[in-house]
Amino acid sequence: MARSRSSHGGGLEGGLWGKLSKTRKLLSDGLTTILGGRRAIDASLLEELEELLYTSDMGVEITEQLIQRLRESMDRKPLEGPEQVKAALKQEVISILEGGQVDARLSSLEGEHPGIPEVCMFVGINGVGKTTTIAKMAHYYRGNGKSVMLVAGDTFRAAAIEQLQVWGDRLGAEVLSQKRGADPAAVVFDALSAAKARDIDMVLIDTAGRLHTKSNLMEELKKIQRIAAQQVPGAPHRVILVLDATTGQNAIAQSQVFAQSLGVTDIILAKLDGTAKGGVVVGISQGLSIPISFIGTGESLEDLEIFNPREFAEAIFD
Ligand SMILES: Nc1nc2c(ncn2[C@@H]2O[C@H](COP(=O)(O)OP(=O)(O)O)[C@@H](O)[C@H]2O)c(=O)[nH]1
Ligand SMILES: [Mg+2]
Repeated sequence: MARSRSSHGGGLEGGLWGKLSKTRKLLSDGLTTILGGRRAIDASLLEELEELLYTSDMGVEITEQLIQRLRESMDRKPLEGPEQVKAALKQEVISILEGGQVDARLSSLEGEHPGIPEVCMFVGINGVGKTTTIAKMAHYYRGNGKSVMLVAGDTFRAAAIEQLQVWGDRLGAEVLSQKRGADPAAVVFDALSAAKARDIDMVLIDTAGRLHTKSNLMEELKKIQRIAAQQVPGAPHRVILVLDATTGQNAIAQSQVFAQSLGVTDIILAKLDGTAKGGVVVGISQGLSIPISFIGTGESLEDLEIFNPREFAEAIFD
């Protein structure tokens, strides 16, 4: 089906609908199989539905909640057929997702801090997609006329600094870095000083995802936060936690660890294109009251979309 639901976040042809095909296949085709040819929508059907939702990594709590709501709505008025069940589920998912999207978050995307750089710090464990997401965000902001600086705060691995440099070269964005092993807080301190001097709009800070211990990592990240605030009032204005959707329920566990230690302001869920576990979005949205600002749907610069609950639910339950 050639359908395009383009969103404000850009995205290639086919939009979100095309990118979420794996999750949709699991959920939507699964629903059709369970519901198809059946007349009675009864308890055993609800059990099968429950299993299906669980498979998409929505998590136990959300799955039970959705089934419970479905049961309640059936008590009021029997659901007539597959389409009605799908529509009811879609509506419930939208209301859970919209509940998790705390107000006004997008305004900061447009630069709420006139006269000073908007400082965004990216955190998350190794391999989730932090550096790639930074490049995509830089591309997005530059497309909106902002000047962008990238900061190589992951000094733990030499390859991490080089990777950011490669993206910077491709984007034509300045990359501030020091050598491997340098104190990331010092890198950030110098970078923010340069950003102020050059009147940069957006500073995107990459950070390490692994150190010798987890508590070392959290301490290092907190130190970066303290140092950033010394250079720019209120910095970092956003602490963006990047999660890998393909890890499903693990992503939720990770988000709790980071959210407890750092003041995470928003979540970006990467790699939603590569997984049938897209239901994890619903679990994350419900579990923490941290909004999902963007989702990552591929490896290229354009594969970043502003998260829209309704579009998302329509793409997975179509
Ligand atoms: N399919 C897909 N791959 C992604 C996405 N985001 C990142 N990746 C890939 O995930 C891998 C790790 O990404 P990287 O940015 O280096 O992760 P980091 O260690 O957190 O900085 C790379 O191969 C990226 O191309 C995405 O949205 N979709
Ligand atoms: Mg990285």
